[in-house]
Amino acid sequence: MKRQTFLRTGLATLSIAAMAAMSACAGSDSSGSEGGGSGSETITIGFSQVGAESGWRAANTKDIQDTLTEENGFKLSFSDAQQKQENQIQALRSYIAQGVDVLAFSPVVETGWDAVLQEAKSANIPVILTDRAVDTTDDTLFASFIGSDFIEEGQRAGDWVVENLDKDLKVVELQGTTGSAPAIDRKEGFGKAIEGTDIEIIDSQTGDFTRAGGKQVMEGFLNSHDDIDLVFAHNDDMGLGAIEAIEAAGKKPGEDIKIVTIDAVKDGMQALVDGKINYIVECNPLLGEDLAEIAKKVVAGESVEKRIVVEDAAFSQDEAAEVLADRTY
Ligand code: GYE
Repeated sequence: MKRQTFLRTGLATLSIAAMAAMSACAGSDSSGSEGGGSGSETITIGFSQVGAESGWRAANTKDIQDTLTEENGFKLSFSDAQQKQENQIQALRSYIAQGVDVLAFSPVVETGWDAVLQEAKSANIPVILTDRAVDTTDDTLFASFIGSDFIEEGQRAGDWVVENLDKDLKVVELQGTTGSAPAIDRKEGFGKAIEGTDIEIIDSQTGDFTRAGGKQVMEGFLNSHDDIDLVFAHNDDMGLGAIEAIEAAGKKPGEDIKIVTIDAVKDGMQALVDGKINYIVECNPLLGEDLAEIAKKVVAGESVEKRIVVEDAAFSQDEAAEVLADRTY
């Protein structure tokens, strides 16, 4: 099924706003203490995180925990799903049973959420998606989706390859978690960019967004192909794993085999500066502030944007050298 474009409709906004206002009243009993600054009630929020698979995820978790504090008016319940959808569904159900004011989560995969989202809606608890999208035909099941445009990220990576490297390349692709929005979309964006060129993806497998996965899959690619020119890794961690595999095979990453990745976390940026990665498209993990703002609005019954697109940069080796020292994650 094709993912639908999330356009805000007056009706959807209204019903979510009404639902949130009701839930704020219902939830205030369980929250108890006064929120900071505004003098409003503390907002209880249940957040189900994907896992701890990458440097990006660690930065995202830290930012959410540092932002949704008691001082900022929140009581955050946080859980780590260890990259398993069933764990996320279980966490969401337990937050619904607790009667939190707001549910937020970064869905590990795109499909299979309708039932639990329907349960949240029936309990009048608004849902905010962060980072990754869900594939649903009913966009009244969530209030807002905050995150990057992953198709564009993949396309920018591919555009750089087309514009800066040889015209005729054999590429291996390290895909993110199968069925996840960033894996589906980054693949699509990169594919669009190289369409009609002599750049060819000769192999493509998932490394599950982890360093160990990237290393293992790259070892397999190196065993079965002796003509790899470029690695396109859906995140820095898998690219860093590929570097280890390439070096162990006696080749020079960034020279004998070029590498392009997505995320721009500190370890990735360091490898870019060291010449082992050739280009990185950023994916901004700092979503806490937008999440806090949207959560406050839905609880206050205000209308919110259905889709908030986070802006990303991109770095060549020289550009990375200029910003590396100031990189906080
Ligand atoms: O790129 C990767 C992480 O969903 C954007 O998930 C996120 C991706 C990120 O594991 O490093």
